[in-house]
Amino acid sequence: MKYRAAAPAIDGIRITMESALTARDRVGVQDFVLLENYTSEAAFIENLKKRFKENLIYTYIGSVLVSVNPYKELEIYSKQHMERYRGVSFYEVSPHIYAIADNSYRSLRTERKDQCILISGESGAGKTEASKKILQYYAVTCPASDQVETVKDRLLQSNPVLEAFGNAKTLRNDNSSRFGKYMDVQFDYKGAPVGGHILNYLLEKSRVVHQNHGERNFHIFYQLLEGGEEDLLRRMGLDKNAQNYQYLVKGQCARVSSINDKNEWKVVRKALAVINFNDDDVEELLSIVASVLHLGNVQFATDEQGNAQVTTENQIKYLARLLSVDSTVLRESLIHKKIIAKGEELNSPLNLEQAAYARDALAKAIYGRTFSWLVSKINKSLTYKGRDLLSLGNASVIGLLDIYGFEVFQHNSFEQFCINYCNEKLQQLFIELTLKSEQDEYESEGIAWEPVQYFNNKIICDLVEEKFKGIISILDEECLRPGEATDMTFLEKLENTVKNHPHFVTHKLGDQKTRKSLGRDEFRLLHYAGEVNYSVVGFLDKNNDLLFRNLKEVMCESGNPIIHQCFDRSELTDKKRPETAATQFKTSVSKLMEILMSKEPSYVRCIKPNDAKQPARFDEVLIRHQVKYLGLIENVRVRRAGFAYRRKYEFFLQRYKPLCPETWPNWNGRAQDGVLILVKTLGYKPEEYKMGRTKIFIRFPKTLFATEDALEERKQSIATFLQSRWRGYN
Ligand code: AD9
Ligand code: MG
Repeated sequence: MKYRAAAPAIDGIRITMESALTARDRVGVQDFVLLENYTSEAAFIENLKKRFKENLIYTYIGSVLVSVNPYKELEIYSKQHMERYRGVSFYEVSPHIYAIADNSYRSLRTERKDQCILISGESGAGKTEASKKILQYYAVTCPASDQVETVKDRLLQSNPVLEAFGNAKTLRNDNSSRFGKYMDVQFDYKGAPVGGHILNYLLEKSRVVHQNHGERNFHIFYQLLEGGEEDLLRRMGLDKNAQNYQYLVKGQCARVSSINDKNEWKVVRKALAVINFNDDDVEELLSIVASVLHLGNVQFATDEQGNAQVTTENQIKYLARLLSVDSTVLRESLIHKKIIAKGEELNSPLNLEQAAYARDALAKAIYGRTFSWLVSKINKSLTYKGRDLLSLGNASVIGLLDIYGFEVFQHNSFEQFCINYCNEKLQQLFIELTLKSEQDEYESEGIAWEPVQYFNNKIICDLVEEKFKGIISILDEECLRPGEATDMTFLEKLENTVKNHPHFVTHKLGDQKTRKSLGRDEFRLLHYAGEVNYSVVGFLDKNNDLLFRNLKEVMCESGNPIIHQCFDRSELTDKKRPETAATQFKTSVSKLMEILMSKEPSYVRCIKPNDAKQPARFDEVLIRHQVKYLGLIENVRVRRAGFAYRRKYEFFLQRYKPLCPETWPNWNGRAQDGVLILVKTLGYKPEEYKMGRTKIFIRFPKTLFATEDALEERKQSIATFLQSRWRGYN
């Protein structure tokens, strides 16, 4: 491992002219644990604001990185910047996402322990950008070879493809990830990235058929129309005008000034080639995208019997061609429902509403399954094919988690319920792991400490996920009573089962004030991050995620190889009820927790500075809210409960040795002994510090500030002395 010369402790400022104190006044402290008034939210926000004004978007809480979205390009991500962070100890350089990336990488290399970097924050806070910066850092700084170059390319290029299919313009973010993503980067024994694996979570499929005002469908649809070559569009029966597609007009904003669909199309096409898509694969994939657009334009009218009939024959023709299915069978399947009762097949006609429902369900199923297929195809291209990895037996990974943050909208539905449940689980993990690791460190260093009290949100996780009594169980139970159960009976059952829970309330259960703020179709959860009202409308439907049997049958017969892989015949013969959406999500979240628990975590907590997506705007109300629900003050408190600052003896000695005649310029004994002499010389009082096994622990920031100031003075006097000597020579 290499060490670089220590850079100034205060970011971006050469402390020769300006005193350390005024610099700190201007740009704040680079670690919140060094704040004098560390329990004060106002002091926290003030520090964040000072730094944000100076374009210092990163600040630590111990080893946690807090990042504020600058909403403008900063010159801090160049190759030179990457080099500056390579192999350098965390505290010696100013806070940066690269420091987190590098620190995880070095822990992986030296401790041989799998790492993970958990990135959280609300929509638009910069999670996806942060995860891309980490990947870029590894791609540039890690050792390389031919094989590795391909993997690096593929790791990077998987992003534009997944973003095209899984991201969309929302009111909060022009490039909002509408799925959760966990990506493992695998490294070989030389520390070179050799493979990867992606897990995806709960794509927001409802967006395929409906978008709120001011929002768009997934980017790929617009990219195909804007960028697709004439010949390609003709083959797929498409024209360039997004206004002609029902699934693209709901949000009334096909064009977005910050998005260039035509350019993105080119990027995506190139990226597809890098991740191993040949021309046929691309054609098959885009045929599916086109088929969803055609499906949205399938219209129905009622016949004399009140049954739905397809009125848009042209769409059926294209659909049949693109999906490679029989057009008559497809048409009939869209307007009939097949029921098997007592071994007999019954084909009952659908009314208008049911037919539209079936059509939309098919569009969602096709798109959702294709997305999962895409992830597995990318995973194949990221699989390490070298011979030597298995024999090494210790391929190590760094996992990157970029998952939707806590969401509170005017109207919250099933999707927000799942997303917020996932955030509860992540918060639990955060509390457990940060507290635990803090405690472990004191223990392994042989230092006594007082545990900190904190709110354990397990009670809310249980409310959602507990067997039989939890909200998901009750929802699943209602889904087992087709025809009888409705969204409202689900709400009633909830009221009966969890009525006394301190984190649950409904209109009926609440006091007068609550009743005023809650609709009759809503329940409210008191999340760790705040209150959210969920409307139960659509819960049963989304949880069931039903696709009528005859539509499944048609898809199983598809000649489009991707669709064929997405719809397996075993679904038709399997007697077991498929798992509901909420239960599937619960299972995948619990698997994710297991994965994360087995790794050493690092945290990036992203903050969104304003709702206008504008640079240089620091909206204090908005930020205070995020600071609160990300539990940042609590985090500082935990970190400060014992000792504000800790550092390995070697680093501490290296930095402050000029302050003691016995350690300057060189100390030849044990670093620990040198540090002991050093702190005695500095006059540290016994209550101000503790000597651990490998580190010194300093209780108060002011002790460290005083030492920093002394160091600065010392440097200046050395400089003055050298200058006078130099003048003497001349
Ligand atoms: V969501 O939950 O997926 O809706 P994210 O992922 O948290 O959200 P994202 O990373 O997409 O947000 O950031 C939103 C936008 O902010 C980006 O498209 C950039 O325009 C902008 N951004 C974010 N981070 C940075 C940065 N470090 N530098 C410059 C940034 N711009
Ligand atoms: Mg994102």
